[in-house]
Amino acid sequence: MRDYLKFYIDGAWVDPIEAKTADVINPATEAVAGRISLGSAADVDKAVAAARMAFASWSQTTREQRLDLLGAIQAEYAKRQTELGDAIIEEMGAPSSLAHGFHVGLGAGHLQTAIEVLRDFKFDEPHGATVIAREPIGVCALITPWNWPMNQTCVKIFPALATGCTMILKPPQLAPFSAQILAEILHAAGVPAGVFNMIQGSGSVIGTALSTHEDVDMVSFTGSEPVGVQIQKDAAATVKRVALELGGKSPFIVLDDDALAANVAGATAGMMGNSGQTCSAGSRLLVPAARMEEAIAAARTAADGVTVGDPRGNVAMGPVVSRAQYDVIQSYIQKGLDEGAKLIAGGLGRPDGLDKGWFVRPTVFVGTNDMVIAREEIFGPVLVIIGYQDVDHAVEIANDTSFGLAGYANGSDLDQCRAVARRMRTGWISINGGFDFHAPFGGYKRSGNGREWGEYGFHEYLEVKSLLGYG
Ligand code: TAP
Repeated sequence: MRDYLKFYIDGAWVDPIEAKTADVINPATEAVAGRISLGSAADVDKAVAAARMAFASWSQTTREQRLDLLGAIQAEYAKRQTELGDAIIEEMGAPSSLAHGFHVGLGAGHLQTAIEVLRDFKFDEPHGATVIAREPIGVCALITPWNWPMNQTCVKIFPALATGCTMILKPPQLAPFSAQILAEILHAAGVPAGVFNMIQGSGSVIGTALSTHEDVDMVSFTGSEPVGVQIQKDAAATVKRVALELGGKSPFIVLDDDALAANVAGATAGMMGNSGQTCSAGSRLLVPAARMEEAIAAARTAADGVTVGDPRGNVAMGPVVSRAQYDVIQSYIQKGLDEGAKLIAGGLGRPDGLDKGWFVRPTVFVGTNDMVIAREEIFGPVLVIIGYQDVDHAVEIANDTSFGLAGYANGSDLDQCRAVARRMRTGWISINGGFDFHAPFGGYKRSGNGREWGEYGFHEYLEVKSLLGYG
């Protein structure tokens, strides 16, 4: 049992002002894995005051001082990677290899990237007698989701620290453990009091108190579209900057070539990673209609081959995060059946032999782009395969969505992949598995309005000041 009942405010672990708690459920066992305190608006006031006080000095630190701190955090993070991985397994059910591997690795990657960017970042840019200065925006509210807890948290905290901002983190109630350990890491590394603060609790209370707070300068939010819209409205009254990283229904275009079966298999298995709970998941798989049977065979074999079970064991997929998420996914699978999509793998209910825990069957449909299962973000292991006539048609289907977060183009002809990638209306496109911590990540259209990762992630936390006649 993990009892995480204190908040981290002004450099110390403090009791919440009110004594409300909530259980955290392990989604693989349905048992209580721990408790957190649920904060109040009064806790937020305390944390914001601490962050405001600390901003005066932290914003004036030198590049070297910030690099020293990030280096110290790196050393502490390295010591606690196993604990972080274990916490992620318990809080959101990621399988061990993924939790200890990519989940924790993404956090480490963002930290390393922040260090690399900070080393050379141009805070001042001279243009003749004018200097364009980039200054920390101030006190930042960081509101994160449960699906990739270390990724979402680290991609905000480290650029915010590196740019001289102070912050209040509000982790998700469903996955609060790893954030608590991260706060311990920051404390052990010597983050000055008030620079980083963390309050656990519900989005409607803590998130709203942060978004509406007079003395918070910006909100960086990753999560669902409706909550993003609400935050934008809440923040409007105080004209604070809002960075939104929202949902997706990302197209994965498999080109018509010899690698089709391998690419379909890879895309299917990739979609099931993290139980499909990834904003950038390639959840619409676009394949040449003339080769649909071949694609179905490859996708079915790949989906049926995904091992599902106890995330502490050697499986490819654990449960989904909660009962509510399980129910939503089941309702989408039912919807797919109702609207006439052809089920080729998985389906309703839990996988055989798993009667406890929120396990979902790796599910693949063949459908059309107008179906609900192809238009709405399911956030579960449910893939829709859609046939295209030619490359123009593939691009048309890819762009026929309200989202624009990620896209994928896989094929042997790199020029064709490049051409397709240029035409897709999404903020992040991976060709044949390309991956880069320095590449900005964020959405077109209703997938958001900000960019995180790498140098672009720094700009989220910076104001721009023009100094005319400066020198
Ligand atoms: P949400 O329900 O939107 O929750 C995200 C965070 O916002 C949680 O910490 C939540 O608190 C908080 N929150 C809820 N209501 C709030 C309010 N009124 N004001 C301020 N904060 C509030 O999302 P989720 O279910 O955790 O995550 C899944 C969604 O995130 C999906 O749509 C997914 O696509 C998206 N996502 C996007 C990205 C990127 S980078 N674009 C990455 C990952 C996930 P609670 O603790 O109360 O839940």
